[in-house]
Amino acid sequence: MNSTMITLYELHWSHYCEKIRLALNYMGLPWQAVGIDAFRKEPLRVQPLPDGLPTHTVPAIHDAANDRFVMDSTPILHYLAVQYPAAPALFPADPLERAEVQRRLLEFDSGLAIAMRRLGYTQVILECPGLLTELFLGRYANGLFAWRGMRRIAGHVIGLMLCKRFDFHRSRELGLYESTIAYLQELAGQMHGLAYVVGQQLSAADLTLAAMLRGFLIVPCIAERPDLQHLFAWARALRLRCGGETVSRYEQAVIDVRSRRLPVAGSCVRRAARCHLRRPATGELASNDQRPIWDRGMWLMPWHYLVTLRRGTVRQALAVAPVA
Ligand SMILES: N[C@@H](CCC(=O)N[C@@H](CS)C(=O)NCC(=O)O)C(=O)O
Repeated sequence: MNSTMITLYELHWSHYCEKIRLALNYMGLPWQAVGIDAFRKEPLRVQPLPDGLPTHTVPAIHDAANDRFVMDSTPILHYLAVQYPAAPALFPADPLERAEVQRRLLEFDSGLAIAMRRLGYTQVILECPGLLTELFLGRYANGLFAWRGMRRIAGHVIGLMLCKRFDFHRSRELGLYESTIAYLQELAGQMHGLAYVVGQQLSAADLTLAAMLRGFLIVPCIAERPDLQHLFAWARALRLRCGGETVSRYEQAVIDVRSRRLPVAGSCVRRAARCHLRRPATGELASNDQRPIWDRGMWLMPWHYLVTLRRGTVRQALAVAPVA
């Protein structure tokens, strides 16, 4: 191992982690990825929790060059930019553009990324819950979880826990699909004909947006929208330019399932877009939406998971066609 190597602690499918992988590749720094156990989070928990953060999360990096540990994706980008000034810049030199990059970064992390996590996981729960077992318990895959029935059951248990942690069952009531579409349409309008989110050069804002858009590709009522195609194409090209995967493991799993069954579409664009994705983040850190799993609210969660989450969904070829 190279002694100057940066170790990225990750859950590979996390879009916050992809943001860091794209940045490390773009900067040309030597790095290695270490997948963590999502439940135990051992390599993270031995580190003190950085100020202002409620829980240990990935991405986190350890830089062997100076034995520094940094957690949370935007602070990681700032650390890399300061520590490696000779590498391609993640932040523009112009103070106004720099402030705008920071503003958009926090906006994408706190709004778009959280919406994408909720809608993306919901889609996996509705179409291929067994994938959650593979993602979260993959390291135990040679044992009990290799059995198909067990894989599915464990996937639903993980889905239920995730639903409690992130309130997936409230997305419809909150108009999250509609709010996300409205936000993406505005973004697509702003980005039309532009190569970068801010100014004339690639920045941390582009890497962030490109990473955060990937998850929407499995959400039919968003992925299929003609008015968003140029935004998705821009993000794909940028990810490829920075060494990103063409198709991620979860996208492939969804593609495979859809070769056998029709996609699950929701009753989209029916409610008012009531939650806005431009939630201001305070200070330097993005806001997050994790809630406790094991509290009294868990009693109602099986109902929400089995009924509320599935209300208004139907299997059909094109999500943008009216739901029957
Ligand atoms: N604002 C954080 C968000 C990181 C985050 O929420 N990571 C998730 C994975 S997508 C996580 O580690 N979750 C662990 C947990 O919920 O306990 C960042 O930008 O890094």
